[in-house]
Amino acid sequence: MDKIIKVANLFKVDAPVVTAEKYGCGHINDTYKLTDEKGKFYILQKINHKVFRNVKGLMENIVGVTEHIYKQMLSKGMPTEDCLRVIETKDGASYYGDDEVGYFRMYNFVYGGISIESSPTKEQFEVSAIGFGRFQKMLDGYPAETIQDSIPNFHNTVSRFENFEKAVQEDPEDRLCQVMEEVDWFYRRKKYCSQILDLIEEGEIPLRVTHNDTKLNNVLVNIETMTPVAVIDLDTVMKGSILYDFGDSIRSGTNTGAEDEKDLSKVDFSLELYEAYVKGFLSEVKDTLTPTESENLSFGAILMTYECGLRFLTDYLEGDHYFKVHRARHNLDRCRTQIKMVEKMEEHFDEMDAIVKKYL
Ligand code: ADP
Ligand code: GN1
Ligand code: MG
Repeated sequence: MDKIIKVANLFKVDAPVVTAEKYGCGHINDTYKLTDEKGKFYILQKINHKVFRNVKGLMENIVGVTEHIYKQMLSKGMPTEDCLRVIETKDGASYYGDDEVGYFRMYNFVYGGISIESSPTKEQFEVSAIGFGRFQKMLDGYPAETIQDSIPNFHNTVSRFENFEKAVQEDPEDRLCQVMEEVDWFYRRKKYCSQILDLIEEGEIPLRVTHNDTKLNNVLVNIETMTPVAVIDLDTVMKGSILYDFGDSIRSGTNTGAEDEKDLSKVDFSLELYEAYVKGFLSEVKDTLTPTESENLSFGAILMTYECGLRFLTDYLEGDHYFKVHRARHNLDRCRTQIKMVEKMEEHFDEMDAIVKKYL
């Protein structure tokens, strides 16, 4: 941790940083919670440079978006002490580093809320939906042309499927024989991949500035006052469909088990939690949705779950280079929970649609 503390002290901290510990459960970046001499906390992240190739562009997006949100909160007289903001280096840069040492950025520590990792209560999930819905609304009017693609084709499920097919054909780790059933399962549903992309291309669904990684632990919630505090993990803020943001929250939050649960009897899609999210999210954004967006919300949940399962399986076949893994077959376990979730959503599709209609 000495190296981390050294890096931390290159940033504009109030007092020298004295301790650092690994923090959070993200799959992508290395996150550290720091404490300075006066007991104040900060977050330092080593940005995963294999995943985010253009750190400069990525940080321009993040500074732009966090400052936009901060100014809106200020102008509305809302409390700003828990706004997520980038802390500059002592040289006035938004990040420190290069290809050799790695790339680091610092945020203020958001004290007022916590990440819920899985299985929220209905009330907690509704609050998370309000948080993501407000975030979406605050980005309405953000100059989309200034946003750079931090990961090109991030939610292009057709291109995700092509990557999957390549991994199946090349089978570099000789793992295909273990996952034939899963591979077939994804092939049988290949038609899902283009459904939303086609609507975007036909101009039926607008591109907005969206978060694109709205999993439950990426919104900090105050579980005492039951209020959303801050949306975090802004690496993937790009132009996208609001259906991706809605869908990914449903994927992660309506699961009665953990994303990597091995015992699939614990994994189920909760229609009650679905309703809680729809209620919270639509209370914020329903006036901005187009009819085609509203009609496709439930499908967006299926698509994001399918896509995430496909990505876990692709990474498993490729040798686990993308998502952090903590045990053998971790990505395969994650893939299997997503498969079960998609099957359950397919079973309940009509009820999901009825719930959306109820809150529109
Ligand atoms: P990853 O891209 O790896 O998911 P995140 O930015 O989501 O990284 O950070 C990982 C975890 O660290 C989050 O889920 C959250 O629990 C915690 N975290 C990140 N930023 C902050 C912050 N500014 N204040 C408090 N907790 C944070
Ligand atoms: C990653 O960064 P994190 O852990 O919030 C991934 C998401 C996946 C998610 C699955 C940049 O999210 O796309 O849906 O894992 N983020 C990136 O848990 O690939
Ligand atoms: Mg995260």
